[in-house]
Amino acid sequence: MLHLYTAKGTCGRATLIALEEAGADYELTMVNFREEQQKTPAFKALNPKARVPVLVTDQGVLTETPALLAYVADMFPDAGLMPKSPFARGQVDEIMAHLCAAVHPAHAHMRRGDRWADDAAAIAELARKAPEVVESTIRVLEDRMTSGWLVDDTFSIADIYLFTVANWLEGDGIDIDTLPRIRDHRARVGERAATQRALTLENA
Ligand SMILES: N[C@@H](CCC(=O)N[C@@H](CS)C(=O)NCC(=O)O)C(=O)O
Repeated sequence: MLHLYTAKGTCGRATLIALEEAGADYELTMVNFREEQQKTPAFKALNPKARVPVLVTDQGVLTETPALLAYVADMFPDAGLMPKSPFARGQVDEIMAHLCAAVHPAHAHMRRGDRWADDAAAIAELARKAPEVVESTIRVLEDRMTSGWLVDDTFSIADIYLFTVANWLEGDGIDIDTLPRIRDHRARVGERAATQRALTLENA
């Protein structure tokens, strides 16, 4: 059986929502960041990167949100979370790579600058610049959204991932009303039954 390790409010929320969308049978462990459980030897034995999400499968452990989302979409094809045409799949992968490699690291510069610098002034400068970089990187997705969903007007794992990251915008000091398509998209994903179930599970 699948086993997801995630933490409240993190990028792991995307995989939790995808599992709920898929109707998957899975176990869930909420890792407590306040207690720094992600840094314990037991957790690092699962993921030496000391990060969530982690998905334990029958074949082994997977990490990295785009990989987990694509795996869930592939394992549960009836949920229709990944488009079928190679070009549309490429677009979903493109968006997920951008969220993982550009938007999420920009967000991490707000509070996790010590990953990249030791000097207090340098860390403060990373935090100062972070909102501008989050805004400019996520605006790429605001600008390409022409209809209800990101790719082919069909709900996909790209939408789940954008929803998850877009929930951090206010905390990063960004006025969501300056990104009206992402604001409305976030509301649409937030209304879905699977999203509601995932949020309830996070808070249980
Ligand atoms: N590239 C990874 C990033 C994973 C990541 O940075 N997770 C954060 C939560 S959003 C984490 O576990 N942080 C723990 C820490 O910084 O100690 C992914 O997309 O899954």
